[in-house]
Amino acid sequence: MTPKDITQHIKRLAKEVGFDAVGIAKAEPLTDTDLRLKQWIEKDYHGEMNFFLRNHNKRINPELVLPGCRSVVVLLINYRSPLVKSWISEYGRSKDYHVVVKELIRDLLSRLKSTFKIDIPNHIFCDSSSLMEKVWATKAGLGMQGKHTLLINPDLGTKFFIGGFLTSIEAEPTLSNPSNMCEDCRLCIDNCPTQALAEPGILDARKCISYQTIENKGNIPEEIKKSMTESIFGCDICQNVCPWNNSHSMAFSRFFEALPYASWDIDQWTHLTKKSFDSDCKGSAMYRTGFEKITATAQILKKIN
Ligand code: B12
Ligand code: SF4
Ligand code: SF4
Repeated sequence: MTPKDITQHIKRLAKEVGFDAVGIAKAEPLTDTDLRLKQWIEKDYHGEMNFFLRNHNKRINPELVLPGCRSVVVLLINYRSPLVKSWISEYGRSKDYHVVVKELIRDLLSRLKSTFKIDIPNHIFCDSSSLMEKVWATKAGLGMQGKHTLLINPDLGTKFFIGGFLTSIEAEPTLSNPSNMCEDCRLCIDNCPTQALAEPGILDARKCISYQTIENKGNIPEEIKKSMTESIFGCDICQNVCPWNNSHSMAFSRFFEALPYASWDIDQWTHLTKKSFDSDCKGSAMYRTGFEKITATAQILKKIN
């Protein structure tokens, strides 16, 4: 098979498995990102996410993650939910996406294995700390990072997970067509309640409600608390105002259906017991944040609302 045939084959299998979009980038060091990431960390924008202080070289060079790596296959999967009111941001309402997406990727890889009749060296990723997934998706021609920093795909908007795998197979890269999808819009910047978007496309995570409600293990600063009105896990405001998410024709996800807890009201969250958290929320992406953090944030929201 030629690299071009391999790309066509991977694209077909990815669609069969259930991914909404697929792209392929040549595996090479991310030289521009190297400097940007260093500058971002120097400004302390990473907050307490200390994993950014480790493995910098790995994060920007796929060869150090998978020796012999030649291609980066990037897969997008929609998580859009029909639920209108929820105290949980849209991506945290369903089964743990890390598990679901990686299972689908393993399925794709086993189909590839039957084509090539050999085990193909690979490294699977989905929200993993060792790769810059939005950058790889951009290089694979799947869209571009908007001023809210998220990847915008022209067909899917922004509400999708990014997964994929590094592989030693040489597949033909898919076309990357960089264009300015934001133009003079700045809705995300102007609507962010905490002014977390320090500059267009640059997030100060310490000010981001998503960071504060998911990653920050300590107390949420008072000035951030005041602006938290919508969600006890994550934040969707910059995505909800983004015009790329406004198309009514966008389908809801068939893999990430909202679980019953997604419809609970704020009193149900503040009265939650550990037993109920374990029985009703286990296996979801939100469960990883832990009972103490979720209930403490629910108390903050209850006071404000
Ligand atoms: C750490 C992390 C977070 C942190 C930091 C977010 C961030 N923007 O970096 C926190 C906890 C805040 C977070 C929140 C969310 N996250 Co998150 N997160 C990640 C993770 C693990 C790493 C991202 C990363 O590398 N950040 C480091 C910074 C430096 O990267 P960056 O923002 O892309 O930075 C660019 C700019 O700073 C720019 N830059 C810097 N200097 C300069 C200078 C110039 C001149 C220019 C032009 C640019 C520039 O270049 C950098 C590199 O491209 C990825 C998974 C992964 N491994 O990639 C998921 C990921 C980005 N998250 C995801 C999601 C869904 C979210 C939330 C929507 C969840 C929610 N509902 O609350 C929010 C969105 C908040 C937001 N506006 O970004 C998805 C995004 C899917 C998509 N469509 O893009 C990812 C890809 C996970 C996945 N596999 O699906 N997340
Ligand atoms: S996720 Fe919320 S707090 Fe973070 S940048 Fe977007 S709007 Fe601001
Ligand atoms: S809201 Fe506007 S500026 Fe922000 S990412 Fe979307 S299109 Fe770009």
